[in-house]
Amino acid sequence: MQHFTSVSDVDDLPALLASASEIAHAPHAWPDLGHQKTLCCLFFNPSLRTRLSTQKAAYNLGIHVMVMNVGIDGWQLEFEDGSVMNGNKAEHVREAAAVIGSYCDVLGVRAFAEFQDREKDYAEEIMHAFKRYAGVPIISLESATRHPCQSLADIITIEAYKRKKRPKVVLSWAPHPKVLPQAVANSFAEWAIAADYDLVVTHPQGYELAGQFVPDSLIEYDPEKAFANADFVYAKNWSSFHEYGKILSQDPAWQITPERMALTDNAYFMHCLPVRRNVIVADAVIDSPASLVLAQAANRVVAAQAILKELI
Ligand code: SN0
Repeated sequence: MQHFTSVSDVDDLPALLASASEIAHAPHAWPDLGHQKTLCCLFFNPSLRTRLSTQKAAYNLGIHVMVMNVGIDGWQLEFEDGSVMNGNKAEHVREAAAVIGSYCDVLGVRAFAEFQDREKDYAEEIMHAFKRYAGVPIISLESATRHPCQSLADIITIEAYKRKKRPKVVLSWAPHPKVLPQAVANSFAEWAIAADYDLVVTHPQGYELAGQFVPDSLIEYDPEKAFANADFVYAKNWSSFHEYGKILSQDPAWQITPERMALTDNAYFMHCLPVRRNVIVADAVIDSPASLVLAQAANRVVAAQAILKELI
């Protein structure tokens, strides 16, 4: 594995999951693996789980960590080639990435979709620029289109809780007051497909995800049909891909309630967090024994440790 920015960077998913399982049972078995190695994490956007779990995972392997909120503390970066830099952007990514790469052995980057230009967001220019100029392995800590660290933690969680070999997993859109990226949903779908789960995606009309992530054959517009016999319900809000960045619905009928969960086969409830209680999910669901949100969050450390162990 050269970088970790999507499921396609993973050479052998079963082997990565086996490594994760080993780590989950003995997180402190490799205290010196990262001796004299440094991980740098750059955040262009806020973070709680990603930042702390990645840091914790690095410490478990004896890796030093440097964290920078570039969006707040750093110079504004220019990503356009050939631009005349007489505006407010003080430094080009060509220099910034090369400099940061010379200070570390692995580089994590979080840069959400900007919602100005869909082609630009989906071209993943920021991730590609860091890959090109940093000269060290890159870990996506959530990019414009994907959140692979979260998805790996989600798959680790499903593997630990599944009651059948090929569980039915429903990715359900749920309402939210703000414009949110498609990254978590895109990424969950591509990992669930790679893990060969029986994936069904349900959402109101207009919320179809990009075809490269969710083929039409996996969409079920009727949530009652989608939830029938489900083993896992993964809730997430995203804004429209086709009417890029628009909120087309805030219909509270899409909230994950005990009534919706009753349509399933005693499904577990999942969400990546942070979650808006009683908007995305009713308290009675997230506070029930069926909720795996804290297990997912705990598995973020396991996932990050498995990734770092490969890359270091
Ligand atoms: C981000 C997202 O991609 O949806 C990060 C999830 C891991 N979520 C948010 O930005 C939620 C913000 C909010 O106001 O609820």
